Amino acid sequence: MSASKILVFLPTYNEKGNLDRLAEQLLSLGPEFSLLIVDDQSPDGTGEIADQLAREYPGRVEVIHRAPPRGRGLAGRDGLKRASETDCGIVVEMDADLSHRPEDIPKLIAAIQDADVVLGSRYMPGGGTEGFGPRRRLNSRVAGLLSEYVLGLRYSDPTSGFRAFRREALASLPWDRFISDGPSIVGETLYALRKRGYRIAEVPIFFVERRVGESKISPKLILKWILNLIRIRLNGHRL
Ligand SMILES: Nc1nc2c(ncn2[C@@H]2O[C@H](COP(=O)(O)OP(=O)(O)O)[C@@H](O)[C@H]2O)c(=O)[nH]1
Ligand SMILES: [Mg+2]
Repeated sequence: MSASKILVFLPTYNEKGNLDRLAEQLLSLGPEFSLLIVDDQSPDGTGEIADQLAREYPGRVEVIHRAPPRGRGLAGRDGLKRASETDCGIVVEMDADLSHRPEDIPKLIAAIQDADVVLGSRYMPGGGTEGFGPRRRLNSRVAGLLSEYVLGLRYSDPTSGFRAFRREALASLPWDRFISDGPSIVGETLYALRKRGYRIAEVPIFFVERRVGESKISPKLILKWILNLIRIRLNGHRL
């Protein structure tokens, strides 16, 4: 295993206008960086862009095209599981809509020297958000509080999808016992990692609301996310 290799996992659904730029930025962070793109047959052709990137950067970009049903959680499970089977030392998970800034990655990597998992937090001193309307702000805060009360995740930003993991920590997780098909996968992985006693640190990050494409979060997805938190808690003994 090479401790210096860093694999960035990107779940994508209709990110045609973002993926190229993000990939170039990530790959130019250094030769130790490679990408794992998990696409759910995006109707906008994101999957073809991912394949093109794989051809352009041989050995540095892997693409998984998932079969339906689709979902952020299903993609998250497949992606993190696959990432945990590679020879990298560190796995970074981030959104593919340019909301998570590649320039914040070195902070996550620095903090993982003394931790097993590092959360990128919007809500600790030094962190922040740009472009959140009142509803988005409220949703985000309530989601954080519910994650704390239902799953006991006492972190400043437990729903942040911008994180770094030691690969061995991910390799210890029972992916086929996870229940999340949607965004609740973020809390579910954190819950399972904390349960195993891994050291979890937080660093401030700055989140920029997407400028291109659309958020996949809908009222239906929010409701399902809340129900899933409860299901994760009930299923907790199996994680
Ligand atoms: N593979 C896959 N990725 C998804 C799916 N839904 C969302 N994503 C990705 O997950 C990330 C976060 O999604 P987004 O809709 O921006 O969530 P938001 O930032 O909370 O509004 C983005 O990179 C999306 O492309 C899905 O069903 N499948
Ligand atoms: Mg987004």
